Amino acid sequence: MAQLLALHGPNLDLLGRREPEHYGHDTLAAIDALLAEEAARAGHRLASFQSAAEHALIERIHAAAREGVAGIVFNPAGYTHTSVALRDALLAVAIPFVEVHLSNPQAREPFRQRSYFSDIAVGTVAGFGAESYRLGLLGLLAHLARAA
Ligand code: CA2
Repeated sequence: MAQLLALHGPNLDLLGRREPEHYGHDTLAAIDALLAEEAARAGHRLASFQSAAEHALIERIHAAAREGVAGIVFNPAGYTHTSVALRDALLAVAIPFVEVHLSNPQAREPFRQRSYFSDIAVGTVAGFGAESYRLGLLGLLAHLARAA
């Protein structure tokens, strides 16, 4: 049994209430429930954390290392395109993670086309709405099973 973490960046707490054309109709609570269910089906446990604060996300990543978290499903949201500090935190703890996005940032504004995470992630899933999270978790589980 592995302990896993779903980590969500700024504004994702608004999911299901604003901009459904980009981010779909699912709420963050529904996505977290789906992920916990999928993890449990595979015999694992998954906790979730969302914050708008870069330092809170970094501290949660540090805590994940202390807790022995085996893998992270991470939507850095706006920090995808800006945060060297979050990238450094993930490199420091060396916990495998999958980068997920509801929308496809490559098909949006040019500033969304750079990610500080893609090159250090196990993989990236983008553009499938809430399904990106589920596919990201399945990819992470396959990676962990191969590495075990
Ligand atoms: O597509 C994604 O998942 C993003 O990570 C979402 C970020 C955006 O900055 C990235 O480029 C791509 C934005 C998250 C904002 O979330 C909202 C949710 C509902 C309503 C408004 C914003």
